[in-house]
Amino acid sequence: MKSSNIPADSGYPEAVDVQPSGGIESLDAPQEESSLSIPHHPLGVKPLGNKYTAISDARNLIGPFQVLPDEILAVLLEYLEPHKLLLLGATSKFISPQSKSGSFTWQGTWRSTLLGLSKDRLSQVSCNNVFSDVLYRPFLCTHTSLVPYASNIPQANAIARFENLSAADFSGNWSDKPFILTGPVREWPVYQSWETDSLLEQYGDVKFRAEAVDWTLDTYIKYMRDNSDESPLYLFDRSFVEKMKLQPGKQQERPSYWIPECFGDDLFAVLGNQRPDDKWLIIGPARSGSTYHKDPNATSAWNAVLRGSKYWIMFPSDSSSPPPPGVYVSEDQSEVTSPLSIAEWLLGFHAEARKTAGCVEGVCGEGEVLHVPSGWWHLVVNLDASIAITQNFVPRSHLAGVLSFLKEKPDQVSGFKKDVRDPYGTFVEGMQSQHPELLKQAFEELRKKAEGKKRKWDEAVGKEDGKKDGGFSFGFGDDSDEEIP
Ligand SMILES: O=C(O)CCC(=O)C(=O)O
Ligand SMILES: [Fe+2]
Repeated sequence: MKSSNIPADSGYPEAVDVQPSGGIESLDAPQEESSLSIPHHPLGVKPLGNKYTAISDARNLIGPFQVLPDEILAVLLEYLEPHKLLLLGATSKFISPQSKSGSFTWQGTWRSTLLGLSKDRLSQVSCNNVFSDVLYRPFLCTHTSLVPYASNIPQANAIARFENLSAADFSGNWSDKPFILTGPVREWPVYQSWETDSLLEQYGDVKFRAEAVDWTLDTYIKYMRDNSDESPLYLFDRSFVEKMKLQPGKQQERPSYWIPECFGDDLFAVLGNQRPDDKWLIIGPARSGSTYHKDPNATSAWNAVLRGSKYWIMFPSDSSSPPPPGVYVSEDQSEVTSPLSIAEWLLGFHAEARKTAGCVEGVCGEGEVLHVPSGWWHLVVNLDASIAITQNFVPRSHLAGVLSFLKEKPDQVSGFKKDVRDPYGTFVEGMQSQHPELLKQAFEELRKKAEGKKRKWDEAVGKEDGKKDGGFSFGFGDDSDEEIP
């Protein structure tokens, strides 16, 4: 952060300078050519750096709480009920509540919604002498343009694009790589008819899940069209097919939408109604999106954009390569820590990520569908208001990987209903009865892989014979492992 020379109370320049890969600049930082313009904070809040030359500092007004850094204060405030937050908010310029459920009308900001007042009736408390990165950073992130991050993609990083792909080509060459299909979605009835207004007419009073709340589509779309949140609430609903009375199916049956042919059979289908969650409707405004993750249960996925566009940045995963820059993972990969919003990650790590081996990027536009291979890290951000459908599946080429995940990482298995006590056993049973040949091949693949690992291990520790007596076990070096039938 650059240091500040001009007293903050002497007024501040027209806009804040922000570098696409930098942190928060002081308001009086010199203009640089490549910088992007950030408007004034509507209440006058400024970055912490400006405090050191300021004449007055509103933090002096919070009494004994001054000893706590803003980060800790923000965490403490999360424990307060909305009405208590409002009471406290009346005593300080540092507080802005963000929570709402039940029946209400979205008023453009969380504060006005909580107070039930339109934005223009809300008093504008001047915060010219408030200096806080915790309060300023979300504003900076909201007004940081996404364009520089989603453009000038180096050719070596560009995600491959095809109009269509055959099932054989997918299986043989592409099931381990991301790609974008530009053809199949354009024929879907849902692609042709899902204008936001027509959705509102049909489903306006239907409730959909948006993170921790269930909101009617009507309320969510009002929110989507008018909010300034750094990380906007994201509608991610796994029951949309039932709620919207859709009929996914085979292309010949003229359903609402169908799975692009190249992805072939989804082997989790053998689980029938015991299968884990697999379909989501995703709606969100620009800047909403998904922070880094891998898809559940080692499944692959496709993500079809019906309206808007999404920027994807992805990294392959094998045990020897580190997670993407700015992402921290526990040893068993069960916990992912990315203490950053999408915009913060873009500001701080995008430039480095773009140069990291394995990085691929692309924009999936309206009417296109992107393939997420099993195990790949991905971060996704909506470049404008978007509507998408995503579905997770198990292609033949990843059957062995999924079996291994279900067996080796039962604590990380997710999305199954509670009454499915043994997802691995249930899946093996289903495969055994419907696709015994494929199951046999997958076990054979796993056996070879485990033998290879064991041989390497034995070589490393100086043992002569890498082969273990008796049957094959998934893990290696652990004699207690259960044997595969
Ligand atoms: O559209 C998004 O935000 C990404 C969803 C996702 O992670 C996926 O489809 O795998
Ligand atoms: Fe995902």
